[in-house]
Amino acid sequence: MGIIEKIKEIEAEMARTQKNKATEYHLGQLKAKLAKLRTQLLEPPKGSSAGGDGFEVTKFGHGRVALIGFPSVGKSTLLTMLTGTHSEAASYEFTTLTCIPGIILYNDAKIQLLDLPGIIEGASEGKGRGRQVIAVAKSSDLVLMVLDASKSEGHRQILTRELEAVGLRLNKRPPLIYFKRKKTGGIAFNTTVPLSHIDEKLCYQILHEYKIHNAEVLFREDATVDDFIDVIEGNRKYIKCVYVYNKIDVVGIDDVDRLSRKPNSIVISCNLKLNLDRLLAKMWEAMGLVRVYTKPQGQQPDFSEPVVLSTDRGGCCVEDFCNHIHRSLLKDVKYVLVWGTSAKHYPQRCGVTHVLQDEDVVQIVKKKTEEDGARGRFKSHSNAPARISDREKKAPLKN
Ligand SMILES: Nc1nc2c(ncn2[C@@H]2O[C@H](COP(=O)(O)OP(=O)(O)OP(=O)(O)O)[C@@H](O)[C@H]2O)c(=O)[nH]1
Ligand SMILES: [Mg+2]
Repeated sequence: MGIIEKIKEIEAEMARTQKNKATEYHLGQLKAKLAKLRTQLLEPPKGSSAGGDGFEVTKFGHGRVALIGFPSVGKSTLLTMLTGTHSEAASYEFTTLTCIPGIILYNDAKIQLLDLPGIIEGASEGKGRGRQVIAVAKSSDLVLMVLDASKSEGHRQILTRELEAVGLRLNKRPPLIYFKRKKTGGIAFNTTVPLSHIDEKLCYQILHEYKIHNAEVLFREDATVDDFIDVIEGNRKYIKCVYVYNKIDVVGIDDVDRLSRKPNSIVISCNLKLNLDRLLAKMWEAMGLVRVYTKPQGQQPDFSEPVVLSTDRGGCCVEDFCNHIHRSLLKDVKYVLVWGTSAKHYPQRCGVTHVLQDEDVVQIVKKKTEEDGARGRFKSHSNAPARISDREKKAPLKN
């Protein structure tokens, strides 16, 4: 029996099992089995080389956004609207057959937008080109789930289910469960909060299913069985998702109003160019990008090219900023001067752990090397201006 049949069988068994206290353990075990099979499904078949069918697109810019949706919802039209890159759009389904990249220039940052073929129910099991499409979605920083406002609400759930089946978690954070495999010592189970969805016995059973007999487990929140399986599998990807309802020109105002109030959602129309600017703003917000401008000592800040940092990918403190400019820079930094919303006063003298905010201006003050020290002494004999920080305070800064 193939993996897909086995998955179908377990799903059917789960569907016909009643949910109650008595079946809790059995269901937990089935869930673990299902997760294991789905992971197997994702592994490339033995002997085949990875990728290589034209779907791989090199990462470019400060972030990557994937357009995921059913066929003919307007993904290609949206790509053409936002990036100017032409992607064939037509009224028949499956117009787009590969991955087409475009670049959005927004807030001085470059964002890579990927147009992908439409996916259908069963994509996670390999229907259509689903598996490849989902693999691209996994490699992106944000998923734009494009939906047709005039079609059924169920589409959103189907797509979410397909993405979840391959280990994508949309708009969620990793569960607060500490899990570590050990060589010996049995299973050490602990919890800091009362658990209402899972107990020690069920936990042991799931670990048994994975043939794990030595491990440390610590629950730091009231997590579910699924959360626990996610932690054991360890290959889940937590991605932000914005639900984009396109074609609002063909639905009534009541529907538009209802859809626009859903969480993480936005309503647009590509044909009438409605709300596209709000969509860009929402994407920016969801990606958590932060622009930081550099200011050379004694000069105006360079507003032409910001350093773009991501709050998701590793954070955006001064340390990240320095590493972004050059890896070896950090060890020479004495402190930095910060202007902007993250500073309490202008300029604020900060250390490397200071967290920067969008549109901050940063000037790096380096430690003095011996050579500089000698030059400094020489300068002080020749009426050099006072300390750097004094001069900086006077430096005019126009935004
Ligand atoms: N009424 C209306 N039609 C739209 C809108 N945006 C796109 N369309 C139409 O929807 C059809 C499908 O658009 P595409 O951009 O090809 O859709 P797609 O999602 O890329 O489709 P596939 O590549 O087949 O997956 C085209 O006929 C578009 O003209 C919109 O805002 N309003
Ligand atoms: Mg298309």
